[in-house]
Amino acid sequence: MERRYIKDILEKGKEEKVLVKGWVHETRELGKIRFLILRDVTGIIQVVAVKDNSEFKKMNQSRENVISVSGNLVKSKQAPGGIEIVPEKIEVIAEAEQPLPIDVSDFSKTELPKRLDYRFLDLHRKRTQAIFKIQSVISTAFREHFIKKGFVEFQPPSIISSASEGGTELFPAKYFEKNAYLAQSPQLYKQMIACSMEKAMTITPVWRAEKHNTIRHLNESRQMDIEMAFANQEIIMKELEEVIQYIVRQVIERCEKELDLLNVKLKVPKGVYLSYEEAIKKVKGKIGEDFTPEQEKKLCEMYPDSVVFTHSWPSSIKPFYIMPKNQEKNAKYTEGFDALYRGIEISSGGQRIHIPELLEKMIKKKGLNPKDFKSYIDSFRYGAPEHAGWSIGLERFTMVLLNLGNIREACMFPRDRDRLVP
Ligand code: AMO
Repeated sequence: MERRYIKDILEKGKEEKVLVKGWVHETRELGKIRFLILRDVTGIIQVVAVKDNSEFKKMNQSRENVISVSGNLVKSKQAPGGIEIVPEKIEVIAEAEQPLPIDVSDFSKTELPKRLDYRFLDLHRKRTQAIFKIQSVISTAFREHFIKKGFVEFQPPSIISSASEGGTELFPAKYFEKNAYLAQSPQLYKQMIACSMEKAMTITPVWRAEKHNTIRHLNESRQMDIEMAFANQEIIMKELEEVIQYIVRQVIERCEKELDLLNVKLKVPKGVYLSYEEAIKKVKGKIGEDFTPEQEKKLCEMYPDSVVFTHSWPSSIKPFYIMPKNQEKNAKYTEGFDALYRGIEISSGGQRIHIPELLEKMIKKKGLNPKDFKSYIDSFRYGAPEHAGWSIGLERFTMVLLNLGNIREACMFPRDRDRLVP
């Protein structure tokens, strides 16, 4: 007999013979009846045996054992899903050593660090699975949206020769006789692609050697980036607003069960646009400084159910590649922006400098050496139009969307200051 998925059995609701495989979710004994809840990736189903059933003894399974059950489906008002299996044969496929090192129940009492030590087992939990099913819909929706719009998906290198996001925060990598680093972002590469193929997108890992441990930073994260030729700050912010709306709509449509389980209610957000100066004044911050996490939260509270764009940031706190206003080296403000959603920064981007001479000047102004960026600067010498783009942190976005208290909850195998395993 062919193995069937639980969801499919529940949907059909037909009394027939079936074979199911999965994990033991729960067992109970009520006098002469034994109940076993079996879980596969699609759902749970009840197995019931009375004392004279040949498999009665085998109903006494440890939690998370992997078993196969073949038997007859019987309609039952008390069973979750309205139908249950009376077993004819139960076989153990893999035993789970007991005691389990972490609590795998829905509302696990195990603390996050310990759960992450045993992430492979934490992934047995429906709650953890719900987070990553939703994350999979987020990245798929991102890709779908831009592929439909004619963007080309590219794969940037992960080993690079110089910094793209400022001189610090790099992981060195030995590359034969040369010094190299793990990529901090696909920034310089996506620009080269936009200047040839016009519309580029990628979902790619990046590495940042930030030493601090926070609830919103990882040392390895995934970025969802786009870059477009003949675009400026305004065009690219609109693209961001539209893709976030598309992603949220897809999550609402495709992940109803998972959102319920996580107790998350979502509304498709609208875009709100403020200049950096307006925004920093609203939260009583200091011009020339980044928003603190509290100020980001405060600003979002002023505009519920919105993506809050703060545009035209000061040059002093944006990367060297962001275009200054009026293409003027000494301009105080730039064509760079950040986007906040549900209290936290989820994206930043802007228009880039496509003029080699200006780029050299801005690199020097940031205290960096143009020689380290020669091939990047040279790439704009042979027909490079104005262009713009942005990046959304995939784990950051997932964390924000699902109200998770720590970004590590939104990363399957997090890499942070202390964690390199599993
Ligand atoms: P930025 O450095 O702002 O911009 O990163 C873009 C987005 O990536 C996420 N992010 C992180 N997530 C987890 N841990 C980290 N350490 C971390 N750092 C960043 C955030 C952030 O908004 N090249 C530019 C983008 C561009 O201009 O196109 C860049 O990397 O969600």
